[in-house]
Amino acid sequence: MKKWLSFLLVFVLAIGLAACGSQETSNEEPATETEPATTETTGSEAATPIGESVDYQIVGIDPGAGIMKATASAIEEYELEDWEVIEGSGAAMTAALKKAYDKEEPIIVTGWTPHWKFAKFDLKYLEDPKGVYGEDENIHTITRAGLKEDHPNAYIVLDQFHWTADDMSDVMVMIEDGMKEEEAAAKWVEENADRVAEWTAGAEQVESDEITLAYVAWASEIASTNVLAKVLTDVGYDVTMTQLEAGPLWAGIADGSADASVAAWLPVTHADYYAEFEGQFEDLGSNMEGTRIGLVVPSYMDINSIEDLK
Ligand code: PBE
Repeated sequence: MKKWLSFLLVFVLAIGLAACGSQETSNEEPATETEPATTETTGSEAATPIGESVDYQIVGIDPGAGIMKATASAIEEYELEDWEVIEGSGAAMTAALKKAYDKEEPIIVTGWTPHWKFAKFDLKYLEDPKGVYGEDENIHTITRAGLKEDHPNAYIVLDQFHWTADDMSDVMVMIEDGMKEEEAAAKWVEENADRVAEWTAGAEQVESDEITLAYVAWASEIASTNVLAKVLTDVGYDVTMTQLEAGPLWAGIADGSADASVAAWLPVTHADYYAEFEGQFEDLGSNMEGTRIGLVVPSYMDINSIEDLK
């Protein structure tokens, strides 16, 4: 079987090389693993091939995301004046990534872990020697003031909610593979009854008490919020999931119009929001450790550090 495969591979490579030879363009095929092409003598474009190859654009997400602010700082810190960050959304970012990846074209995106894209594509973070994107961070659960008194059972669940990046990825991948968000959440809850029992320990059943979970449409938060909504529904709550931008989410928790959120990335990503609303919400601590944000590129790209963008 293996032998058979390698024959096939050699054959495909041979055809690929032959095709390459007949073209004039410098689209690198994976088979030509040569030295990094630093000085391709094509007129004036020799200086920064990476920048030109992506039009000096970093594909960003929604403007309220912490990673957008971090990327603005990165542009300043690494003196990338020629570069711009394109605003969009989490979904637009992954669509652009998928499109480029399928054609093996260069692309630079704002990325974070956990995210299903690392399961679907071969990607790497660009090194960040200046530490602009911070070290490992955590996702916290936050609630409005007074939730403990008003909805003690929901508070117990929110306070005990804790899982891992792998757990979250499982849910994200199911959703990306086409399962409905709430179905993926229900499936995970069903298959992880022991874990869920730890979250609900001590919480009593309620009868249709209303509770609002605020979240942003990032793949990671869609997964966590749907899972928690399912768990709280099973405890008897009438759960409303409210999708907001990051700024309004924090403002909503602070002014009490939303009850809770499991989407607070700290200490770096949402540091500004945390500081702005400090004292007007309750921080229940982390529900997941070891997350990360940064600039992400496909592994086939010939750069390793943000400094290579200069
Ligand atoms: N993210 C996902 C968010 C936090 C969760 C990294 C896109 C942000 O940058 O604010």
